[in-house]
Amino acid sequence: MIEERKPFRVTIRPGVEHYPAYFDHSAQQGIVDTIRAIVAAAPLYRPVMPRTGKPMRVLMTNCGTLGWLTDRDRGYRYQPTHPETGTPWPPMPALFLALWNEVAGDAALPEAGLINFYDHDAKMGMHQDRDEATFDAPVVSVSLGDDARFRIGGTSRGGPTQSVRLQSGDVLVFGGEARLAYHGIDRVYPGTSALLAKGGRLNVTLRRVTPP
Ligand code: MD3
Ligand code: FE
Repeated sequence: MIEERKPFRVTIRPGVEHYPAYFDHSAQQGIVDTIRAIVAAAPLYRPVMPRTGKPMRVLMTNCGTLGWLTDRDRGYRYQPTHPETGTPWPPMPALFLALWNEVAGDAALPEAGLINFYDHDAKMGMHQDRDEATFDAPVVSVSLGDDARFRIGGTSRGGPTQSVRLQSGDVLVFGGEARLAYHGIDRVYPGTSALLAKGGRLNVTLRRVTPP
């Protein structure tokens, strides 16, 4: 019998669970070291919007067997290799799989670990995560570094929204009826965390992409 951790969590709404300070400072430093190793093998790159080629404000890379990316000609998709180096994404670190096992119930293991880097004035517009071939598993996200204002709405664009301030070490889980909710990052609050020496915010998003 494996002892389950029962970390504190707040239900923001059905399907949205917020675990404030899930990771303590030393665990956060360990995750940042892990991300640095991933970035050394799979450099952060600047994605561009489909068709228009407009650059996004957030830099991205991935770990896992599939990575999410976007470019002008082929748009939003998952692929097993880095768009610039052509090499496979680094493997999903054990610590992300352990997190998934703690908060994602019995869902099939995540294939994609998307890493987003926000500088002090980066944001991410409201969107749905719907490029996956299955929505059965939840999405699990970890926030590191500067605080951010996260906004979540319903499953159609333009309805009422709710804002949540995310802090370093927080974990969010989106499943069930919230899996296809619109969401985005309105802003980063510079200077609110000393975790990243040069400031900014890292977010890791774990996703199941294909049916098990
Ligand atoms: C709600 N990232 O990469 S994570 C993304 O902080 C993305 O970098 C944001 O949205 C970030 O797609 C937010 C929180 C999140 C992730 C997936 C969701 C919220 C979600 C899927 C469904 C509903
Ligand atoms: Fe998203």
